[in-house]
Amino acid sequence: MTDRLTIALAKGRILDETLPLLAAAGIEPTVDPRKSRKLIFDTNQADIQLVIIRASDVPTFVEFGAADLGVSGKDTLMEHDGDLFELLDLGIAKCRLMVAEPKDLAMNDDPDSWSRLRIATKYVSTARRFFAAKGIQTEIIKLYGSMELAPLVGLADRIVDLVDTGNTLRANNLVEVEHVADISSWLIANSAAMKLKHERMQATISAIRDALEAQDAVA
Ligand code: PRT
Ligand code: MG
Repeated sequence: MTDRLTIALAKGRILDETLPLLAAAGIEPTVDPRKSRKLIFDTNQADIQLVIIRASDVPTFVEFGAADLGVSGKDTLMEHDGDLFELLDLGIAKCRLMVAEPKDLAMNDDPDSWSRLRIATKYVSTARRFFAAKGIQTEIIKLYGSMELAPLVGLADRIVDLVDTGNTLRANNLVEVEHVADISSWLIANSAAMKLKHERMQATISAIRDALEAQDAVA
């Protein structure tokens, strides 16, 4: 009997960019997950199924073996301190994690002189580590979304958030002031499955790696 594999994907932009890559690797859901409310999907490969969950839950599913493989943003992985393998940078859902602040504040602000900051962010651990490494004291306020609002209503002076085009910051009179990390989505794996389902895992990982290399060769 061959081993069954479960791959965890996040709804939204990661799903949109991962499905074509999986298809190129020979893995296609039998129903389009973007058009269905189901959470588990069979694929054209009888021994591979997909689960579609929240982006921030993907590392948890993979760490605990509810999924063998997953695709997760580096931002989410940096916040999750669990035991899992980061196998492959898929180069998708790219953006950057930045410190941003109101334009007016930025005009007379020097990041080298920061000593105490009040930061609103979804990325509490990552922000704490980033500022601690620079010897900057922080009061971190955890938010689950709409970080851009925080400086506008006096909740925090600055935010740590993802930026892609910069449109969201611009629309809220904020500017990028410090770079925390470049972000893209990674293929991750459960460490026990890497040993126990070695052959099936390696075959699947190789197929995804080959699809990625073929894609890069065209680009
Ligand atoms: O469901 P959950 O809340 O856990 O996750 P989510 O809603 O954040 O999921 P989703 O689909 O929005 O994002 C999943 C992943 O996509 C993130 O973890 C990142 O790895 C990646 N990604 C890439 C982004 C962006 N680009 C991005 N621009 N995630 C969010 N944004 C947001 C950002 O937070 C900000 O509000 O888009 C806005 C900025 O975009 P620009 O283009 O205006 O600069
Ligand atoms: Mg979102």
